[in-house]
Amino acid sequence: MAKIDWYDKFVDFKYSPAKDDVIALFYFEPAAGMSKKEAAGRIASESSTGTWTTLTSLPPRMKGLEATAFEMDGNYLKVAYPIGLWEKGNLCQLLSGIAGNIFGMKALKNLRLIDASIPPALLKSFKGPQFGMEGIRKRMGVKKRPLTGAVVKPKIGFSAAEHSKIAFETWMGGFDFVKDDENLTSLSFNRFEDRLKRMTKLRDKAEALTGEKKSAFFNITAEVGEMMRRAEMVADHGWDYVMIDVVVTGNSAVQTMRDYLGDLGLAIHAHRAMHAAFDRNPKHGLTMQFLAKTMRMLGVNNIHTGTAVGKLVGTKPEVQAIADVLREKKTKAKKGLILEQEWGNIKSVFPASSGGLHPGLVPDVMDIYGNDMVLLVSGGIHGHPKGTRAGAMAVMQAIDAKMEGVSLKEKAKNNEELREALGKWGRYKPK
Ligand code: CAP
Ligand code: MG
Repeated sequence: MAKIDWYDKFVDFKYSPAKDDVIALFYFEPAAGMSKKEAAGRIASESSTGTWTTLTSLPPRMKGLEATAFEMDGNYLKVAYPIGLWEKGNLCQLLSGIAGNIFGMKALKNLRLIDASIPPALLKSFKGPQFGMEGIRKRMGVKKRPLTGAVVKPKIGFSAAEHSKIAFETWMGGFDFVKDDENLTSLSFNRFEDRLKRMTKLRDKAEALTGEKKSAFFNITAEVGEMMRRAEMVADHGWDYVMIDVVVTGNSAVQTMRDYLGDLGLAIHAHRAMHAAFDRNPKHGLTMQFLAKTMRMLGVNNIHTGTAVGKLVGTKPEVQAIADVLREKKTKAKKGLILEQEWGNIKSVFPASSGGLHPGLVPDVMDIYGNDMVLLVSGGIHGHPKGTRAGAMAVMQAIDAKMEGVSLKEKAKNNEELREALGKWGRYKPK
């Protein structure tokens, strides 16, 4: 009887990857009745040149394009993909291969793409961020401390006038950025243009009063043509940043917008709303580390990365691995978490730590990230007993304390705002 399938051709534990192979690291669990080796062959096959059955005619070129499952360690698998499989500068095509059909195969009970190392020959076809962390620091005039920002809360429901007043209070409390929330775009009660105009006036006032640079992440998330229109408005009003919900808009939109915004001199704050639909299950989907990597390749300037101590899921080692992917010139491998990645000329990205933070948690977050981050504290400033401005001041005092190596308790002795914040929240970790 003729052989039906050919998955075994895609496994070779003696294979040593070529310098310009893409290497993907997977966690996998075969379905009942399937050996690990058979399952591994199916992963490599379906994500490269193979299909479910042997074929009758194969040109000689095919051999050179086949992926190889070459290393198996328990339920962890490495697959090498020849560079010829990939179109330069096309992230969507890369994902349709290494993160495509394979997630739905009956042969697998679970499959998780943990990371993929991208060889220089492919990496250099992506632009990366227009400004690295250094460039953003320069634009903001902030040398060492974490950059600070707050979302106006509640996240949606304020009029443009109410929203802008809260923004002003946030800046006056010492924060660098005010951020629209992920679901605030242009609503009947708060139109984008109205918000932009009012915020512009109050930004100018806050800058004049404080002598500091103030900025905002305007959420332009919409259909691409509309995002372009909104981005132009933002640039016309003299701003330097926009925000995009990068998972819901999609890679192609982000890539197009990176170019468009680059021409306007606008940086991108990437909100990751919906990421947990595919990165939360530890056995299936793809990881936040890998999402962060793709966003650095496409060229966002900040991206949400979690807190480990706040209200949303994400462990400390994961958060640190994501930060390594975004910030390092050469990301070192961490077993089961990330692969080594040489970043070449691709600039760095700020991790944005957000979700359930307040002044009492600032030292914990700074222990995890150090100073190179965008620290977003929202409910944790607007819920301060004395209001938004005092809340922002309390966060700035907590940052100073950490940088001076002083405890919050000590710092609070001479800083009323911090004292009151600690009185309300202490070191509370929200759920
Ligand atoms: C935070 C936030 C952010 C989340 C996103 C919110 O508000 O505005 O969207 O942090 O999650 O709506 O929850 P608070 P992540 O500071 O008031 O919690 O950063 O993990 O992507
Ligand atoms: Mg939000």
